[in-house]
Amino acid sequence: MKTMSDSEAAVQDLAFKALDGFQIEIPSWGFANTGTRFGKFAQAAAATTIEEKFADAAEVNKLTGVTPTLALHVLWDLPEGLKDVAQVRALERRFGIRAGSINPNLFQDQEYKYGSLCNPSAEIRAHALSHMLDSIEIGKALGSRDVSLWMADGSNYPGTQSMRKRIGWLEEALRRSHDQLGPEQRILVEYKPFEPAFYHTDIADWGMSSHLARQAGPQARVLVDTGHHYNAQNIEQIVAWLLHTGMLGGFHFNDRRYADDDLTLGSIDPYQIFRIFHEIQAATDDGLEIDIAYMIDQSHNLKGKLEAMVQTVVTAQELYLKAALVDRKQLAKLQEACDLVAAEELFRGAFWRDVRPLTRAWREARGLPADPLAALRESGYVERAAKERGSRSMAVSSYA
Ligand code: LRH
Ligand code: MN
Repeated sequence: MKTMSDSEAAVQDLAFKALDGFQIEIPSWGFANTGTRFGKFAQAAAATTIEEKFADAAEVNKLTGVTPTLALHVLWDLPEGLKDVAQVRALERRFGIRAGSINPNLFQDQEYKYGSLCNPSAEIRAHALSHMLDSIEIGKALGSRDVSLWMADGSNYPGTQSMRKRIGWLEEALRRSHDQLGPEQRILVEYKPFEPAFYHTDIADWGMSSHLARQAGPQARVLVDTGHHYNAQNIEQIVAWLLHTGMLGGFHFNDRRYADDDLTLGSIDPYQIFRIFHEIQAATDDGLEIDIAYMIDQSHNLKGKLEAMVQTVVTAQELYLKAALVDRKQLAKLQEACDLVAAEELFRGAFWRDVRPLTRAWREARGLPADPLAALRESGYVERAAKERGSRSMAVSSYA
């Protein structure tokens, strides 16, 4: 057995510390049959019940050790609202997975055609606000911290809505929601430039989200969904600004080639996520207050859902570790000296580094399968789920 040199031992210590500190939340809807507007390809092993979503989440956590919480979408996972809390609590105990962020659904109901919290109808705004307040109460009842708000609100044609009036209504609703929060709760305000609205979206970018969060109150932050940016946007610069202004609350990680494609993390541009993690590591070094919820938000339309989720978690660990191993002290010196090529070679060199031997060693040391994807395949979990669920999961109905 080759003994480790001191520098190798030092790197492994650093790596193990970094991996011990990294957790990522998985979305219940990532296990369900989802699709695009052009259709949905059902998978027999897909989860249709909240019980199956907890079971799948428990399997991912058993294989990876870093996904102890499951993000819930209110209408999809708690259709009866607060009445479903007891069932979720029982599932938490049974599967050892805690309810994570609570995602209100302000985009599915017919009455939200012209918006929810921004709808010109005071009655519809009131209905949307009551769903928001219910979601906050569900969070309180489940002891989960974050209420993660994304709204589809916007318009499709110039001149058809007053964008400034809608801002006013939204500010009011978020202030009322913030006042309802428990002391430990947070509201995460997610922005998206377009889709399903194609002329204006009421919360379209980080500036709008940051303003709304700040004016709502001290327990509101910005949520960055990596898929919610124009291709030309520098996402890690937005992250740097949100870190600098103390407004960064969390991420929805996924990948994309064109728009909000919700593809698996690191499948198109892994360097993007590395650059984001680097900004966070550097801010941590500089003593900034870091309180970030790492979450996955993907729809697995073609890949096997369990496989895609395990692959995503493993990729997230690898990219997080690559960034953790950047020699940031040396990098700061090279940046100070404007030694561009040396700085880039150090930075990109860390990205090129193959950290898989380190993540495998960490898993073995933590009693986890060295290769979670291989372990999933060997487990036969997906085949068993397909047998048990096939009859139901192939009869696809709502979005997730
Ligand atoms: C909107 C979004 C939002 C979720 C939904 C499933 O595009 O990113 O975070 O509610 O996907
Ligand atoms: Mn999202």
